[in-house]
Amino acid sequence: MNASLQNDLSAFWIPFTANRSFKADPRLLARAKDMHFETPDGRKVLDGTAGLWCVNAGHARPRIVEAIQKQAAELDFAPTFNLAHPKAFQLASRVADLTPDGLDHIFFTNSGSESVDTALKIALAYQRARGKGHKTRLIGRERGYHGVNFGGVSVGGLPKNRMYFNNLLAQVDHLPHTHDPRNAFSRGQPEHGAELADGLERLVGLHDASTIAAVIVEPVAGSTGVLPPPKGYLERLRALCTRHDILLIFDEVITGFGRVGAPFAAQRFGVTPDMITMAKGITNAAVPMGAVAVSDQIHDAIMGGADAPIELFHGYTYSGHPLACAAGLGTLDTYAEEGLFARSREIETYFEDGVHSLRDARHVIDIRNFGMAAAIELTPRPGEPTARAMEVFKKAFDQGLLIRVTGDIIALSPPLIIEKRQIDQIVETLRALLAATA
Ligand code: PXG
Repeated sequence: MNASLQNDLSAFWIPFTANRSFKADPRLLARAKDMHFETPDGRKVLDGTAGLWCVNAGHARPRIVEAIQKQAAELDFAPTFNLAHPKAFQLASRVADLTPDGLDHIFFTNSGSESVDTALKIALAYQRARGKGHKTRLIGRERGYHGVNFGGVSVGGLPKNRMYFNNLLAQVDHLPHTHDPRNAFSRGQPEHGAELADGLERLVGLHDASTIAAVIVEPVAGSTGVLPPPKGYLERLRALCTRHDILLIFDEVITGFGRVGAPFAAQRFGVTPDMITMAKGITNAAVPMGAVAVSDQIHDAIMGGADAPIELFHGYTYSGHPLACAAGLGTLDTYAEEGLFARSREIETYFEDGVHSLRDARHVIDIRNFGMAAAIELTPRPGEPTARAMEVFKKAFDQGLLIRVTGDIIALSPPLIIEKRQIDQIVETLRALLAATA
C-alpha cells in the first residue's frame, strides 16, 4: 500500500453503518480499559453498551489479556479437524458447566451468526438421524435477530436485514413478535402477551408438526430494542415445542454470560431449550468466538444415527481456535473470581430505577428493561425516522458516553462491572440530551 493512502478511510467498508456520513465525520476509538473507551485525542468515553453487548467483564481485563498474550507465543494455531489441543476441551467443559443440566455438548464457532447457522443445521441433522428427515421447516419470530448469515437472516424478523437479500431459505415461517403497546413502561417481564406463543399452534395447524424441525427465539429480544418475554410466554412456547416434538433453540448471543443475572437466560427464566447459541461474552469479545450448547438427546441421536464415520459434516477452520479458547478460559475465570453474574443480578434494580426515571424525559414513549439491558424508545421526528435517536447518539459520544441506537430506540447494556455513579452518569447525560434535542 502507498504510504499516502494509509489514512484513507475509503478501503474499510464499515458494517451496519451509514458509511458516507460516517467517513465525513468519523468517530474513532484508540484504547479501552474497564468501563471506558478512549479516543485518539485522549477523551474518555463511558461504555454504556459493553461494546456491542459483548464486553461483559469490562475492557482489557488482566486475566484475559495475559491469557491471550501467553497463548499467542505458545500455540498460535492448531487445527481441530482430526486434531485438537487441550484448551478446547477445557473450555468446552467449563462452558458446559455453566449451561443448564443436559446441555452438555459444545460446538465451537467464531461468531453469533455462525452459532445460529450451526444450530439450525444440527436441528436438521438430528431430525434426519432419528428417521424424521421430513421435519425440515424452521420457525423464527418477527423482530428476531439471529445474525447475518443466510440461515439466521431467514429465521430473523428484521425487515431491512431481509429485503435486500430476498433469496432466503425456503420452508421458514415466523411467530408474531411480542411488542404490545399495552405493556409500555413495564419493569422487567410485561404482563400481556403469553398467548402470543400460541402462534406456534397456528403454524402447526398450517404446516403440520411433522414438517417442523425447530423454533428459534431470543429469550429477551435484543437488537430490535430489548423486548423481554411476557410473563408465561417462554414456558408456553416450551410446552408447545415438547407437545409437538419440535426442538426449541434459545439464541443467547446477547443474554448469555451474565447479561440477565444468571449464566444464561434459560436459568433466569427456568425454561430449558434443546440448544443454546452463544458468542460475545464467551470471550468477553477479546477474540471472536461463538458456540452452540447441544442437549445430550440431540448429540446422542446424531452420534448413534450416523451413517458415516464423521457424524456431523460441519465445522470451521477456526472452531476452537487456541487464542479464543485462552481468552474464553481467562474470561470465565474473571466472571467467577469477581462473581459478575451475581453482581449483575444485584445491580439490575438500581439500573432499572435509573432508566425508568427517564419516563418523563422529552420524546420518551416507552422504556423496557430486563437484567442489565434496557431500551428507551423515542417518538420519531415527523418525516425523519431514526434521525432523533442518531442525533442523541452523536451528541452523547461527544459528551463522553457510548450508547447504541436502533431505529428511534436507545439501547443500554453496560459492562457488568459498572458502578452506581456510572449508571447515574448515563441517566443524567441522557436526560439532559433529550431535553436539548428537538
Ligand atoms: N444472535 C443474536 C441474538 C445477536 O444479538 C447475533 C446472533 C449475531 O452475532 P455476530 O457475532 O455474528 O454479530 C447477534 C448479534 C445491536 C447489535 O446493537 C447486536 C448484535 C450485533 C451487533 C450489533 O443490536 N447481535
